[in-house]
Amino acid sequence: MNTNSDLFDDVITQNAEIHQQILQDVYLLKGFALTYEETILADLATVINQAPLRHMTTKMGFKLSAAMTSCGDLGWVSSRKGYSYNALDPETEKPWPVMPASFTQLAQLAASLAGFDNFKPDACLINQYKVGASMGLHQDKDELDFSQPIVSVSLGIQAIFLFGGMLRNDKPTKISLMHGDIVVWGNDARLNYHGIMPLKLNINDAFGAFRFNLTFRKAA
Ligand code: MD6
Ligand code: FE
Repeated sequence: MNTNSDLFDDVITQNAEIHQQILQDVYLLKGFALTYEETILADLATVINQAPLRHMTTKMGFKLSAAMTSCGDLGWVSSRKGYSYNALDPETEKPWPVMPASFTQLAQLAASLAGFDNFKPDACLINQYKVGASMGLHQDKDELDFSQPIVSVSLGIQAIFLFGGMLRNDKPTKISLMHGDIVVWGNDARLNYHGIMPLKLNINDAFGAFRFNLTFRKAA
């Protein structure tokens, strides 16, 4: 694992052109994670080894179609009791894996490029989608401080991200997310509904027919 703190030194100048605001308070950084692909993938494999991917259950008793795990001080957990952030992985009954330095640095850098300085993520939720998996429109509202943004890293095959408004019925905008793309949002968009359309068959060399999404949050 590369924990060198100047790993990301020249990134801002390298990538300044590719970051764009796509909606109010929503930023897309095309291909931004590709520069660190090897480190991120190696660290992702380590995390998944320590805290296996699992299909969690919703309050209503449905299984989520994306398999999930977490790293960092807090992990997002869904069960018949509802949603929460927990310090222990309920599967292993151990703390979640430490957030790799490469993850923290990438998330902080992406946040600062989108205008959010001092982002200090304490939770990284990892979603694995196979072909056909999706995520229904939802709000991310289990965190304590909504002034903090969310940084979302896409890896693997393409997904269509739906970004709606403050109401479930607001018509969502479709955003194509490719391997290495990062979305950062906050402020007025922080509580907007969003989701992922069912994944279509497609192959990414590094992943086969999978998509991973890492979302970084300040949960506590
Ligand atoms: C996904 N993401 O991209 C699902 N939530 O697979 C989310 O639900 C999400 O990407 C909050 C912020 C960014 C996200
Ligand atoms: Fe979400």
